[in-house]
This record gives sequence, structure tokens and C-alpha cells, in this order.
Amino acid sequence: MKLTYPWTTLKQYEDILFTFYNGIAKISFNRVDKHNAFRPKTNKEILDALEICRENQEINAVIITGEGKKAFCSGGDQEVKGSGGYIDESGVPRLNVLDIHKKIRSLPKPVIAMVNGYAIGGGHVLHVVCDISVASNTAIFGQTGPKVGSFDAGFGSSYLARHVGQKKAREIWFTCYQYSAYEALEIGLVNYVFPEDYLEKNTVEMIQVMMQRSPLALRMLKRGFNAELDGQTGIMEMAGDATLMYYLMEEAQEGKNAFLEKRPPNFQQYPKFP
Ligand code: 2NE
Repeated sequence: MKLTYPWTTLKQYEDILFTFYNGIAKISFNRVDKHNAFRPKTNKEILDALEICRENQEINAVIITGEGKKAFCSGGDQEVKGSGGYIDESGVPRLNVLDIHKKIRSLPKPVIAMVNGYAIGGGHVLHVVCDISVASNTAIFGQTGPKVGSFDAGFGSSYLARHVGQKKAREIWFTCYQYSAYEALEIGLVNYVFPEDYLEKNTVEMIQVMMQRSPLALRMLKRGFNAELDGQTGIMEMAGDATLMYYLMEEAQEGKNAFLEKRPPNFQQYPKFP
């Protein structure tokens, strides 16, 4: 029997569930009849939920998963794929899943992919961009892009290669093979494999350990891990947090106070660390 927790709804959506338990937000794809394939509306809802995760002080970490037993996410909904992208309600072609990739990397809190079945195509890329991936023993991983007329040459390939190495990443994309949870574990694609019924329990327990650590330390570590791959954008995110920390110091307050009090600032009173 699947062990779960008393999650409460944070906000109602059509394509996803957005729930909360004990400091953790859970975003679940909820298009079970399509193996949790996403359409532009799904991605819009996830972007909205992730913004709430960023703003809400009670949320320490985020789980991304899929409803049902079959799939985490099977990528873009092929039924709405048109010319130029996935067609939204107003007829505009979009690839707004890429905005989710950016938002997951930018979110200053840990994001954990809890893979409970197929993580395929764009669904596979989604777990790749999360900070940590845990899988049930029934999970299956793989890309399908070159089989169905698509590819992700962004984080979906470059960040994948950071996890599993260049040769394996190229194999994953060029062949579109599918990999079991244990194969994924062996090649460094996931952090842990848990029995299906214990997936949520063990994931939450792992997050509870992270929640005992310093949130600011985790935030800075995430920035550092990202900066190396993200270039100027990564440095900007890290620099933004360095500024945040500077603003928390008396030395920064002295500059502002001196300006408001119309006096020269006295920065000499602060230590110059070696
Ligand atoms: C996931 C997989 C391998 C599972 O196979 P199976 O045999 O277990 O299930 P089945 O029967 O294929 O799927 C169950 C139902 O879900 C729908 C199917 O059409 C089927 O519907 P019914 O026939 O029961 O009505 N379904 C599954 N995936 C869907 C999808 N992506 N879109 C719409 N309906 C879907 C097998 O289902 C599979 O291979 N699925 C397709 C995976 C795929 O190719 N995804 C798109 C990759 S491209 C992408 O995601 C992407 C990108 O590369 C770059 C940027 C953005 C997106």
C-alpha cells in the first residue's frame, strides 16, 4: 500500500495538483489519461505554482511528480503539437516548458523530481533540470525527441551530459533507448531508487533532512552549482544573492543611513577580513 501524507490544496488548477504538507509544496501533473503529457496550459499552471513556491515563506522545498501509477510525465502533448510549437487555447504555438526549466534552476529552494513511472521526452528533461531526482523501482527514463520530430539541445542535453557524461548523454538522445530505474541509478541520472509504495515517504524524509540545514547555505550552493553551466545568467543569480546577504550587514546599512543623515559614511569601523 502506498504510504502518503495529508497534503492540503494550495491552489486549484485544471492540469496540475498543487498541495502542501509540513513545509513542502508538491506539484503533480494531473493528466493521467495522457501519461501526464503537458500542453501550454499545464506549463502555465506550473509556472504560476512555482512563483507561489518562490514567494511563500512557509515553503522550504518543492516536489515535482505525476498523478497515477504510470507516469511522471511523458513530455509534450503530441495531440496539440502544431507548426512552431505546442498550440495553446488561443492558437499560439508555444514551447513554454523551457520557462519551467529556467524557473526551477532559479528557484532559491531545493526542487526534487519524484519520478513514479515514465519520465519520457520533455518529461525526462524536467527531472534532469531538478536539483535531486528520486525514482520508484518502476520508473522508466528516456528521450524520444528524434523519434517523434523534436529535440532539446538546451539543458535537456548539456545538463544531462553533466550528470551522465557526454558519451552516455549522446547515446540517450541518439538511440532513444529506455532505461530502468536501476540503470538510471547506475549512470548517475537519479539519486535514489525506492520501492514504489515508499517513494513519497522516503522522498519527504529526505527533504526533512534538507530542511534541518541552513536555507541560505542551500540557496548559495544551488547558485554555485548552477553558475558554472549558466554563464553570465548564473553569475547574475549568485551575485544577486551576494547582494541580498550584503544588505543584511550593518556595513551596507551604514551607507544608506549616512546618505539619509547627510553625513559621510564611516566604513572604516567594519572589519576587512583576510
Ligand atoms: C510513455 C510511453 C512510452 C508509454 O507507452 P505505453 O504503451 O505504456 O502507453 P501508451 O498507450 O502509449 O499511452 C497511454 C495513453 O497516453 C497517451 C497515449 O496516446 C495513450 O492514449 P490512448 O491511446 O489511451 O488514448 N500519451 C502518452 N504520451 C503522450 C504524449 N506525449 N502526448 C499525447 N498523448 C500521450 C508512450 O506513451 C510514449 O512514447 N509517449 C510519447 C512520448 C513522447 O514522444 N513525448 C514527446 C517528446 S518531445 C517533447 O516532449 C519535447 C521536446 O523534445 C522538446 C521540447 C519540448 C517537449
